[in-house]
Amino acid sequence: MVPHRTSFTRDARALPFARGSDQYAEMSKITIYTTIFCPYCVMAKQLLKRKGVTFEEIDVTGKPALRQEMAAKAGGRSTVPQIWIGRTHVGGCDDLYALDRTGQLDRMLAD
Ligand SMILES: N[C@@H](CCC(=O)N[C@@H](CS)C(=O)NCC(=O)O)C(=O)O
Repeated sequence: MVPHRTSFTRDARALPFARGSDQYAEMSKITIYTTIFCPYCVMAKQLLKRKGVTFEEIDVTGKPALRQEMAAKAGGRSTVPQIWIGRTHVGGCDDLYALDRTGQLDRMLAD
């Protein structure tokens, strides 16, 4: 196991629209770049966990090259967290919660 990557188990019971895990992973893989001491990262992960989805966490603490890679993919945004749902760059924690408030997050996770 690569030490800076953490994944959580999806709880299929939490989601009425849960699909077969392989199909879900293919279509809506969720990636979140984090650092250890980051309240916004904690909040973003809490929301994803409440949604019952699996995500890949990439901890960039003390890894400037990895963080640069993240920022390049995120159009220059270098704060953590940075979150992707499938190929869609969601942005940071505030962006994730904003999507949730409009109901769009649930739609994206269901796709
Ligand atoms: N509005 C952003 C705030 C993110 C933020 O400020 N993250 C802090 C860590 S909690 C950060 O990356 N600070 C700059 C740094 O650590 O270099 C969001 O919602 O994601």
